[in-house]
Amino acid sequence: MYEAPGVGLAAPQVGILRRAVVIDCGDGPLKLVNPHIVETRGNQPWVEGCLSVPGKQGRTHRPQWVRVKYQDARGQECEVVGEDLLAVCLCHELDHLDGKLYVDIAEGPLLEAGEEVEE
Ligand code: GNR
Ligand code: NI
Repeated sequence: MYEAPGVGLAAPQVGILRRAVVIDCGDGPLKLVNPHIVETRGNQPWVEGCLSVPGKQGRTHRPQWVRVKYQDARGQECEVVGEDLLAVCLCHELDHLDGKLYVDIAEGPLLEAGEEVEE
């Protein structure tokens, strides 16, 4: 994830068929096992990219706020609340665990990565 570089990575993206993801939106690594969304609030537009869809980006809408329950690396039950980018990232990574990509919810055609777009 850091080498890519990316702000999140789901285990199935690297051939590990487990319900595990890592996320780092700038506050250090979050490692989530068996994560699930328990509450969402709001809706926000975003422009998403994905390491599994190289060279592209696309417009989506995601919850503005999410609450996620998960187990940590030791199996302890934990909870994380995310807003803005972290909320997007949580939704994006959790979708990977169910084989879903942002392209499935993208609005309009995919854009070239690096193409300047307004949110
Ligand atoms: O690095 C990533 N950036 C990103 C930007 C906007 C919305 C979602 C993401 S996740 C992506 C890394 C990735 O593909 N994780 O699965
Ligand atoms: Ni992705």
